[in-house]
Amino acid sequence: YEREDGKPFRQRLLVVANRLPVSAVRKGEDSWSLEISAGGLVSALLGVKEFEARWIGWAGVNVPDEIGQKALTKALAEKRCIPVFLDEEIVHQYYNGYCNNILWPLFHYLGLPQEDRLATTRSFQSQFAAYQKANQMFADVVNEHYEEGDVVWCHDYHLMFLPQCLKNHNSKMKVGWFLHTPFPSSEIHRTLPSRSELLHAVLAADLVGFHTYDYARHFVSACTRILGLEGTPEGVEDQGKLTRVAAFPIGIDSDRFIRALDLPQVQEHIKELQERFKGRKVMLGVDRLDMIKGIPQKILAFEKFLEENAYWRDKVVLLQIAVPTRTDVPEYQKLTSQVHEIVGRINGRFGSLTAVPIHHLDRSLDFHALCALYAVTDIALVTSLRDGMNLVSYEFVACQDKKKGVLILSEFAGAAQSLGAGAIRVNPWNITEVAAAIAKALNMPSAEREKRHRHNFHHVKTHTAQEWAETFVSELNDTVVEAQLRTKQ
Ligand code: ADQ
Repeated sequence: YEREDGKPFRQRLLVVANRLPVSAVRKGEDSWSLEISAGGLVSALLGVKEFEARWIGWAGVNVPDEIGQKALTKALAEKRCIPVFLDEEIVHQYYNGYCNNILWPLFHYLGLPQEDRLATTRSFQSQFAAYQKANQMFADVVNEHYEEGDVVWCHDYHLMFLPQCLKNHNSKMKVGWFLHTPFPSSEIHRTLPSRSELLHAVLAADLVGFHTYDYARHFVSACTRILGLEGTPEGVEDQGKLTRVAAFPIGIDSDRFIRALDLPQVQEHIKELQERFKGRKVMLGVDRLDMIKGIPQKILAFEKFLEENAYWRDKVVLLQIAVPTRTDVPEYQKLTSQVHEIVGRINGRFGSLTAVPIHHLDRSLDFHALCALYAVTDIALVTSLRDGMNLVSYEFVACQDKKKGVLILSEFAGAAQSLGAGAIRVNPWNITEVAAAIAKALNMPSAEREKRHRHNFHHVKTHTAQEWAETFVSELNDTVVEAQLRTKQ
């Protein structure tokens, strides 16, 4: 492999995440088609130029036969991807069970659905065992491909056991772990039956990273209160071994969005959208259809706004683009029907024969369509009930240098700590407050819009995904060198 500019790579980087950045579709016994899948981590790491990055992860499909596995491994190698093959039972227990049914809601402060509570308590041990087993399977693949000097960067709540599995095999390996979700208050983490095992496993890493200082602080508190370890300004100390803990707020490849706005196909799309929504202010929501994103709350707040502001009823439209995820999980199916029902009711109530106030799409948009939509938007509504960071808010700001639209942003998204000063910050649970924020945004004088946008645009331009990744990896290298020096002293 060579760098695009011909210079040598600084180092090899093994990025380990539950999912590979590509989706695989089987075309025949030994042929596969691959497509890059969208998402925050993918776009962040695509921009990393200094390191020779390889991905290790699950391809999202069950491949029980050897012919299929060999062919997929070969196809993925061309994309610098290395697969971990997980069978259906493991996926059910580890991914759907422990990761998505237990850790995901817990880390976002959302309780389990009432009817699932007891069932989950009963199946907890088997799901946790599958989680540990799956993490060991990821570790086996890393060990097979690891070369001395490589940096191993483990991602997210799916792989909290991985640092320990890796260090048990090779204590010299440089291992970092980064969490993309919030890390909850230690009082929440305490309720997990496997609370201590998970913390110890993460602490095996050399460097542990979070999006915000608050999440890092929660993690350190959990280690001191639950494990009785010592928290220091640097991290957590366990019998003389320091695990460094710090905040590394992620960003986006902002130039990619800014450049896209000049492309003819995007310009054409922008014109079509402007024509389509002429005379109306455009409000936009772009989310994965997940309970953490607060989509029903957002739509109810919009209804309240329409109720209280008759003047705006035929002058504003809300476009809600919600890409379905985890569609086989009943809780997500319920959320989809709930959203459809609320949208239908509001459109019935406030729509006319020629126009409806809400356009709701259950699908993903391609990159160019998304950029065009961001560019024509007057107000973006990000109302996550909890969100590690939220990159949609960054993408919107990057595409708004002409229009200088307003961002309404939940105070429970990590992004509120970086874009909060330029946005209108809201508590998404309080629909009266969100409705008032919509009114404020629509009436905001242009000088104020400009000032708020400047603040946010500057942040998004200077805190990029590339910088995030490079800072994390450099810090990991430094941490390991410092630890070696300490041992020698
Ligand atoms: P997500 O929960 O997926 O990420 P977010 O950070 O907003 O949330 O990233 C979503 C990505 O998917 C964005 O790049 C967005 O453009 C894209 N996307 C969403 N809906 C789409 C649609 N309908 N069509 C096309 N693209 C769509 C997790 C955490 C976040 C954290 C990121 C990165 O939950 O809190 O910010 O990881 O760490």
